[in-house]
Amino acid sequence: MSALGQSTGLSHPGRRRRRNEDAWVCHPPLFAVADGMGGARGGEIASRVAATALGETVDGSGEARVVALIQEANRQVYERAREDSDASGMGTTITVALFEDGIVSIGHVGDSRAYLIRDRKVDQLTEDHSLVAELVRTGRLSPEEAESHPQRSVITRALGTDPDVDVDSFSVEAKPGDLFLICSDGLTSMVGDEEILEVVEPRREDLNEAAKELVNAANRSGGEDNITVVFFEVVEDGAQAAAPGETKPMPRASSPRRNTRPSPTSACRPRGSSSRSRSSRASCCS
Ligand SMILES: [Mn+2]
Repeated sequence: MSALGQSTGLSHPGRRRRRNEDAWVCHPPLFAVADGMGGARGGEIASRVAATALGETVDGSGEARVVALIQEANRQVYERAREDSDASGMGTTITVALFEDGIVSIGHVGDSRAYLIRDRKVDQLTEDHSLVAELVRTGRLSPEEAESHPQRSVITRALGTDPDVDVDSFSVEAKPGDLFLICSDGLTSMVGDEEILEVVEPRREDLNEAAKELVNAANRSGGEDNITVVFFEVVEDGAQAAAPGETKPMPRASSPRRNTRPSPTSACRPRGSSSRSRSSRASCCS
């Protein structure tokens, strides 16, 4: 039987964005990353509302519970977008993992990814709901072309844009030694899968250090977007007590930090909203 070991989360605004619109949850046995988008403060609001909604009580277990939590998060972001003019048109990605009885249940919407690092190999578990991922899946774009595609951050599904959302979900049987990584595209657009493995493997004993080094690697490659990583590892039952968790929507990127970051710009990349409303709404910035 397996149990949870260490877990941690870390987020950084990157080198180009003034704000951090990502949010994360590291509250064992529940883990998540959300990457918000929308004008004004919409992106920050959307990702935080979604992360906070994951604390709601819902019925069910495993995958059903993960999907119910994501549906609840969607409903809350959607309602907030309707009520708050600052937040209209906002949306967010979400990727959620729940560890229960040796099974990791994962649900996601958008392009924040879950990876499994097992036996010194890294495996991307989620399929991005993004324009370029769809073009790759249908053979119209090569994976190499996708990496540098100008529209690589356009997503085709998001929370908060419709009253209902399609959630992809699946379960993985966890083995002692497994390391799960959930991250926003600010990591994966800057750092390739093999580099993730190279950074993480030598730091398996200290996941805080591994998280810090992944963020550093993304910033060294340009840090064009907010970077968020959440780790949790699976150990032999009885080997280690689960680390104390925390639920932490990102602290506000307050103005005094301007002095400490190189040339912040308010770079703004357009992102699509969900497929059902793509034509009617232009969202921006995640
Ligand atoms: Mn992003």
